[in-house]
Amino acid sequence: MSSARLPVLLGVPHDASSSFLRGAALGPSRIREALASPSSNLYSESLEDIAGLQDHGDLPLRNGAGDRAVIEAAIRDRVATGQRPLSLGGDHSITYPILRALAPTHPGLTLLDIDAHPDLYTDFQGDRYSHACWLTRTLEEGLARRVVQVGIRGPTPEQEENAGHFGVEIIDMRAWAAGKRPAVEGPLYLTLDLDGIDPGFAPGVSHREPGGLTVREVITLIQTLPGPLVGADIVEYNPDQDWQDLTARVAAKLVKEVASRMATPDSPAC
Ligand SMILES: [Mn+2]
Repeated sequence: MSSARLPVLLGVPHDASSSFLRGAALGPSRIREALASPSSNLYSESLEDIAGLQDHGDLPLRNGAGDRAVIEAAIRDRVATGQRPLSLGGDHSITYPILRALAPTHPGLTLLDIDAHPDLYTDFQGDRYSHACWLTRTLEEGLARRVVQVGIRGPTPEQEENAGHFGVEIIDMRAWAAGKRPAVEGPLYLTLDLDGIDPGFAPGVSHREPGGLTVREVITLIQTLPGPLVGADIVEYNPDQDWQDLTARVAAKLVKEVASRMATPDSPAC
């Protein structure tokens, strides 16, 4: 299969917008190590060869507020040349500048957010650009036409109110357990916060919230997404919180499956 259709991999080592624990800035390098480990191979389950994935390395970030402009410019550069970014966080705040760069080229975008948390605070601990606020900023600027969240199990009244205000569709874990699944159409952007997965499978995150998705459920969701996927990110991997690189392996597996899905433009692979 052609590697030209694969996304480009971009490390975004920023965790200055984390509200509880630092460590996610170490995520990109540790996910790359897991991807390169001889414990597995570089084929997705549908036999896409991920060895052709172009790795653009880590962005030169200073882990401060100025990083947002660097992230936005880097994504804009890649979009301008027809590349589709698969970004590795970093904390979840990075998704907002990524979407600022993508939205002008992809108006009418649907955002699928796999996450334990709504990230719909207006302001968190005095930081409007916190990883708990990125989706509010995204919606205020109209960067996505539709937002669907999956895996939610940490709501608060303020965030529920903002979800209602912005029309965010939330498939929380109770609805997921009852069989509800997202019905989305492309063009799609997928943001995958690893804490959407149950901490029993993925303990290496800063905010472990029990009662989440299985790795298999997330893989199936990725494999059955309608195309096209114009970009994706995998965020919130915190190596300091991991156990025996379990979560790095989960993240590497998801890199392969997301890249494979991005390489298949139209109908799902299964
Ligand atoms: Mn989260």
